[in-house]
Amino acid sequence: IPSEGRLDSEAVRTHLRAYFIMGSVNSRRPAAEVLAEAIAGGVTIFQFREKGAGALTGEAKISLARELQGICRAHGVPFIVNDDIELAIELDADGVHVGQDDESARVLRERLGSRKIIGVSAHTPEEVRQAIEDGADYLGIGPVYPTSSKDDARPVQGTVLIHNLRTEGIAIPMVGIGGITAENASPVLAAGADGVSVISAIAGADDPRVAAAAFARLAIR
Ligand code: TZP
Ligand code: MG
Repeated sequence: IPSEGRLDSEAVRTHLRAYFIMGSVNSRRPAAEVLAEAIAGGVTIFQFREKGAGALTGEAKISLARELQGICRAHGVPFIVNDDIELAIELDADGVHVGQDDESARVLRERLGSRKIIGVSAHTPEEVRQAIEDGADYLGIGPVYPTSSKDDARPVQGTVLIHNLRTEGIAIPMVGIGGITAENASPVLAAGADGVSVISAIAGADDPRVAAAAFARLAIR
């Protein structure tokens, strides 16, 4: 019965082409404006990542999440919540993204069911293997390049892990993350990523629509 089954992996892959991540601290402008412009430019999935110094909490966080989810829904863009499974459930978000210090994909799957998108950040072949075994729908691999958007980022690893995983025949949908711009994204895609995920290259751009359009173009192969 299709409605009971796992999400279509190829549909997830397609949505990963131009993955925009943002919270209120990532832009000097209102997040809703930036998101609307990024979607106009062609981003294909959005992650609400309300983290770092000055991040909203409590009702303010929930309220912003609802506003951004509404913009995503109006445009058919999947809305993913970083880390906060309670928020994801409360909002009936399209999925959750977790890191290695968060709840496991196995527990997320049990709580969210089969119809939600579960993403996991992985940095080593072992973390990749575990995430797949736990039922992740896609992986975020990085940091590919140096980033200033994450305080506790792991060491930069370039595209080698993405390349090695694909060479080994690991087919799970994958995005590169960390310091990616429209100018340096090509090697990430060439290594085998289905798309790239970015914060600052869009959230910090003078014109988020134009910046997003550059990624949307790149990812069409
Ligand atoms: N995880 C690894 S690097 C990173 C996250 C959340 C930050 C990516 O932000 P930017 O601005 O695209 O480098
Ligand atoms: Mg996390």
